[in-house]
Amino acid sequence: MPTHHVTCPLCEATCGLAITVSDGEKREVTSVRGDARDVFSGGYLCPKGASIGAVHADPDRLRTPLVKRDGRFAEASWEEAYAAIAAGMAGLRGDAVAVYLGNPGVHNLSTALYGRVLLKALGTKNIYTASSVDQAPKQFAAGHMFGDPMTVAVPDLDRTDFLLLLGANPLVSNGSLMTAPDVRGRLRAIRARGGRIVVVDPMRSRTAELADEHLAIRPGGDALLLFALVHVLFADGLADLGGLADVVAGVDEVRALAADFTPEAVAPATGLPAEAIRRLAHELAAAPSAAVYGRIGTTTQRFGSLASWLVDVLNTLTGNLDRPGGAMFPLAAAGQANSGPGRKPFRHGRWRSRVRGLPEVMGELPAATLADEIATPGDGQVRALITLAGNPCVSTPNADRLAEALRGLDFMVSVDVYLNETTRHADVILPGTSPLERAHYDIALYQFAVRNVANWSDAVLATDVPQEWETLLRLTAALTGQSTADIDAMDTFVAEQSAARFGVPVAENLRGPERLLAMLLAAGPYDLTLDDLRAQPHGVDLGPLAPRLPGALSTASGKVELAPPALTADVPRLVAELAAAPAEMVLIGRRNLRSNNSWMHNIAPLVGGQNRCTALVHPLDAQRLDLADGGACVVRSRTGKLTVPVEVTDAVRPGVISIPHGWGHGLPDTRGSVAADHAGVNSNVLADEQLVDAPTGTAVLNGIPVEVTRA
Ligand SMILES: Nc1nc2c(c(=O)[nH]1)N[C@H]1C(S)=C(S)[C@@H](COP(=O)(O)OP(=O)(O)OC[C@H]3O[C@@H](n4cnc5c(=O)[nH]c(N)nc54)[C@H](O)[C@@H]3O)O[C@H]1N2
Ligand SMILES: Nc1nc2c(c(=O)[nH]1)N[C@H]1C(S)=C(S)[C@@H](COP(=O)(O)OP(=O)(O)OC[C@H]3O[C@@H](n4cnc5c(=O)[nH]c(N)nc54)[C@H](O)[C@@H]3O)O[C@H]1N2
Ligand code: SF4
Ligand SMILES: [Mo]
Repeated sequence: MPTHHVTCPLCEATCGLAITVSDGEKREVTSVRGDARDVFSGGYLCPKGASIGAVHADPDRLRTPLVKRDGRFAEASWEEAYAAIAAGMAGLRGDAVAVYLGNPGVHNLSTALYGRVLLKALGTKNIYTASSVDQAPKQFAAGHMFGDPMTVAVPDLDRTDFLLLLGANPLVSNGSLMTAPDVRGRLRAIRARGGRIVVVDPMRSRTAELADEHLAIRPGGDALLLFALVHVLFADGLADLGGLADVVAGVDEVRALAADFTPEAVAPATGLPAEAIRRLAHELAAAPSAAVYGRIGTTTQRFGSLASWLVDVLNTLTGNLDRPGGAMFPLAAAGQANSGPGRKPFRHGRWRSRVRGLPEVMGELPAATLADEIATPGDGQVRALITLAGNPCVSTPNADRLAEALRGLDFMVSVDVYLNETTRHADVILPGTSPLERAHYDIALYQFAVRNVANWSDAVLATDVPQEWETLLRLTAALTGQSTADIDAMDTFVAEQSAARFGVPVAENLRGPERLLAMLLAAGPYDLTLDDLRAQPHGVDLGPLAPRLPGALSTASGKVELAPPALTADVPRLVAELAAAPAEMVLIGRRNLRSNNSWMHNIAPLVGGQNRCTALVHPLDAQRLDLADGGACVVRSRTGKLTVPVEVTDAVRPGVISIPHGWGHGLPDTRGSVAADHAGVNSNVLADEQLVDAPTGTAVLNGIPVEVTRA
């Protein structure tokens, strides 16, 4: 039986998998193991990776286009599907067409490289992605500080002596904006070499359990805490830019802004003792090297941009930006956005959303306002939607309102592998391949890797389902009124345009994403070819991260902007927070090792055992609210109401209720028999689309005021 060595595309960790497939007519996956020789993951894999064969084999996974006729889906040929799209979309052009791009599209070479072709042809301002329910504030802050939203500093996990994690649970999520397979091993190694780990999280997460110290912050308090740390650095004479003094602008502005945020002033709102904050600042400053890292708990909250900014302010003021063991800038082999000449400084707000006036960030509008744009009549109203690898009816705030809005569309197309909570609203669904039926290279995630690596995977299994890049080109043709699509001619056009953009010749004898990747490698910094990558099925190790400043910067000043106006303008909102009375009960989310946002709950080995879609509440709250462990509670917010099973645990801090997102399956007209048996509830029914991070419009998914009562 042949063994295939491929990179797992299911999350950001890029683990190497060793997959065996049976010989003969019906080729089936017979085993999935971690690839012990993978240069990055060294044999690590998680339960999701181990289930990749089950994802492929899932009988509910779509393999044929579905076209809705008289309100019911029927299987259709690809020709019929494109004809239905061309007919249904006729006359719908420009801003009337919205697109929502979901998270798996980032882990898929076809959609990552050809999605932009579709967007360009559509020419709509109504582009929405999962970024605005995720990391947009981090990229916004990085864009304004370093000049490009892809210039994100990642913790140098393998060399740091001190790791401060806020709002991240990488032991469960396997890391994000920090591509690092086997996070547990890497964190243990920090402690084994005498280093220290501190976790800031309203919940005692698995990562917090492994850490030396856990600070159970009030949700939304991170920017206050970080500002207080900055305050102490200045007040106690600890700020030290190290070798970066000539490259950093704005230090005095930051010092002035931090003046009011004393540890004592932020203590009530953060729920953390002033003494602990002061000590943490001193530890950070004293560590031989240290990295501060914030993730989803710091981005999808009321002060997401400020918290993201202050994380790197701290890295800079402790001399840890761009130095080994600190927060560093990876240099990917292909598509590295922040290398090469001719880069323009980041800008945002180049246009605004029609209904709420929310700013454009990275060419997108916030998903929190998609329903407004569909439901509000007037010039520029959205009348059609294309979803590509996205499930916004589960992933975005005020989920019920969005579902209602989708019912009012003139036409909807989904490119997806399941008939689920979102795609059930489509008129046509075009299936993608399974993850084993396509070649893979993690073009996006290597830009955030804690070590520079490159790894190409050929498809493990053949398929009749067209590759998604071809589907996207044919869809583009159908949407722009071309009756026939010459895929190869379109693809060559894409390659020629890309060649001009990357400054390399068109790669010969290749097509599709493979050709574009070959060109990106040729344009990249390591002089690698696809053949080089193919010759090393366990990956090419390009070494530990190396200092990249000032070369990686593309700010107008050529410096690190420590106090960019786009961020400092939001500080008054944070000052007001010092005097605000905290809500009695707030909702936060959580992840589970065997879950992947909304779309892997139909895989039996991943959903067995006890119900995971439960509400965690602290014993004091349970007593006060008369909630019983194993009983049910009713959770209400401005936007909705849910009944959820209760788990009483002191792992969450008092005043906080934790419900995971991604559930709420088993709806009418969906296809997912296993998921329907483990339905859970959709926590984003409670997320209020009016609550956003002001600078970016990113949804507040952590720290939502709720009322909790016994069911
Ligand atoms: N309350 C709350 N909400 C959250 C979060 C939270 O922490 N709390 N997290 C947010 C985050 S970080 C994210 S990234 C978003 C995710 O939000 P989304 O990206 O909207 O949702 P996913 O659950 O990732 O679903 C992706 C869709 O892609 C489909 N799919 C999977 N693989 C493929 C493929 O290869 N091709 C195609 N065409 N389709 C595919 C799946 O069937 C599914 O319909 O959710 C966000 N929502
Ligand atoms: N198993 C699994 N892995 C995943 C995913 C998945 O769904 N399942 N999703 C993937 C995706 S798309 C992403 S973006 C990443 C996300 O990766 P992470 O950012 O590591 O996500 P979480 O595991 O949700 O951890 C977020 C933590 O923030 C805490 N938190 C909530 N509110 C606050 C707050 O206000 N302040 C602070 N300091 N903490 C807060 C929560 O209690 C939680 O422990 O995970 C990826 N990996
Ligand atoms: S950690 Fe992520 S990349 Fe690694 S096996 Fe699990 S899902 Fe795949
Ligand atoms: Mo995400």
